Order: sequence, then C-alpha cells, then structure tokens
Amino acid sequence: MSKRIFLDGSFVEPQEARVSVFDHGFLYGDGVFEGIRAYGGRIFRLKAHVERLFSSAKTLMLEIPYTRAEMTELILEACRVNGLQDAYIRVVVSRGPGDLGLDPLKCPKPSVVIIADTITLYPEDLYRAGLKVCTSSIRRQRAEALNPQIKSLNYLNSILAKIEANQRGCQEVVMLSEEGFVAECSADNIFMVRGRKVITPAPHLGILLGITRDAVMEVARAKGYEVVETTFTRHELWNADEVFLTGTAAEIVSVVSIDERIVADGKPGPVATELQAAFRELAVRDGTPL
Ligand code: PXG
Repeated sequence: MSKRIFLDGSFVEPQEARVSVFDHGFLYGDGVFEGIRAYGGRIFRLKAHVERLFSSAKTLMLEIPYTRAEMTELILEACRVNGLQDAYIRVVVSRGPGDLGLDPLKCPKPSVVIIADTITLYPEDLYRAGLKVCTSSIRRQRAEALNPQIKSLNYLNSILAKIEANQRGCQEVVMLSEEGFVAECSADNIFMVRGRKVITPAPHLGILLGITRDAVMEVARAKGYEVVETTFTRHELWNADEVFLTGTAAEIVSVVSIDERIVADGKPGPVATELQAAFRELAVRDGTPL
C-alpha cells in the first residue's frame, strides 16, 4: 500500500506530494530535517528529535508554522494514518517557494513534509560481519562555516565524503575535524572501546549531536562502562579494542576495518554487541506510543 504523506497541512497520496521547483530547499538546500524511528508502535526519542528540528530551524531563522506540540502530533499521525508500527520518519521543513535569488526574506511560507515509511540501511549480514570504513580526504566543515549541529538540507560535505567511500568500496567513511581529529561519519557518530571505556568525539569537534549517540552513552553508563567524550586521532581508532557507529538508521553497527587496519580480531566485539541488544531493548520500551 502506498504511504500517505503530510504536505503543508494535509495528508496526500504520494503522487500528489510535490513541492515547487522554486522552493529554496531545492534551489539552495535551505531547510532542515530529521530522521526518526518507530519501534513496535512507539516513536523513539520523539521529544529530542522535535527539539533538534526546532533548534536547527531557529539558527536558520526558519519559522516552523507549527508548535512543538503540533509537530509532535503530526509525526505520530503520519505513522497512524499509514498503519505503521515500525517506521522510518523523515520530517523536512524547507524555506518554501521564493524567487531565484537566495534571499530567504522572499520566501513567505515554509514547506513542511512528513514521510513515514520503512527502512533498512544495511543488510543483516553486515551487522554480523561488521563494516569496512576509510577516512575521507574531505574534512568535516568547521562550525564557523556551517555548524554540523544544524541538521540542514545541505549535506554536500557528507555526500562528498560518501562518494569517496563508494569509490574505495567502503560502507561508511570517517571524517576528521579541520585539525585532524576524529569527528564523525557521513551519517553516523563514531565510538571506540578501550577496556571498560566507551569513548566518542566531544561535541566541540564539530559533529551532529546524534540522538542515538545520546541513547548509547546512557545505555553504556547503565551497563557500568565509563563513557568519555574527548579528542583523539586515527592512531587511537586503529588500535582500539572495538569501533562502532551509531545513527537512527544504522542503530549500532560494528566497524572491523579502518583504512585497511583490522580492528582487534576483525569481528564485531562484545561491547558493541551488548550495547546493540540493550539499545534495541530500550527502543521498544522507551518511545512515545502512537
Ligand atoms: N552524524 C551525521 C552527520 C548524521 O547525519 C548522525 C550523525 C546520527 O544522528 P542520529 O540523531 O540519527 O543518531 C547523522 C544521522 C540515514 C540518514 O538515512 C541519517 C542522517 C542523515 C541522513 C540520512 O541514515 N543523519
């Protein structure tokens, strides 16, 4: 069954879900988005996603034409109208139609789109085998240029890195900060394990503050690990006991090879496996019911 899509005030059939070619989301990547998951009839960390959407929009001075409560309800409704218990939800707020100049003042009405559908990012055997990743020559853009905390429609920095991953036969790509420290991946945050420490790049390195990252840090603390947000280089990453990635789509996925260095014994490690199970357990229990 085709999924009905929320567009500017009502749920419409997919073939009617069209936005203008004059929309500055299309012309300039001027807009914000969220990717959200529902597990077993509950939307995971819905409040945090809505909050991040509004924060991204605030920085861009993009006025979302709904309150946080209304947006929350619309996201829940997008799952309900499509009978989805498990879903991947994409919320997009773009600057809306304007003229051909980039001035946002010429765009009086933002476009709001909510697509609720299903997703599988990586096939299940990749979770069992672990990912091969490489470092991109493209540095994560610095916060002074475009803060990676803004989940904007302009993903070219990530896409340029992802192109390199594709060319080298890697499933994801490590992006470094301008200074050369490990920052994050093209669409995932990164963690490493050393003994009982679960370590991830600190926010000041210029990363998207992932909602899965947050949940994984919580879960790791609850399991008795010491969680550290810090600065580290690829040397530490290559020599870690384990490396794994986190993201709404990927959840938690192990990395077994980085820049042709095999991580530990080349198999997904016990900590990532334990945290993955704990995360999945949290995800079905913790969300906002539909
Ligand atoms: N870093 C970046 C740059 C991201 O785009 C994450 C980290 C993880 O954040 P969350 O809040 O999801 O834990 C993201 C996730 C996808 C997809 O379909 C994911 C993202 C963007 C576009 C597509 O996997 N963002």
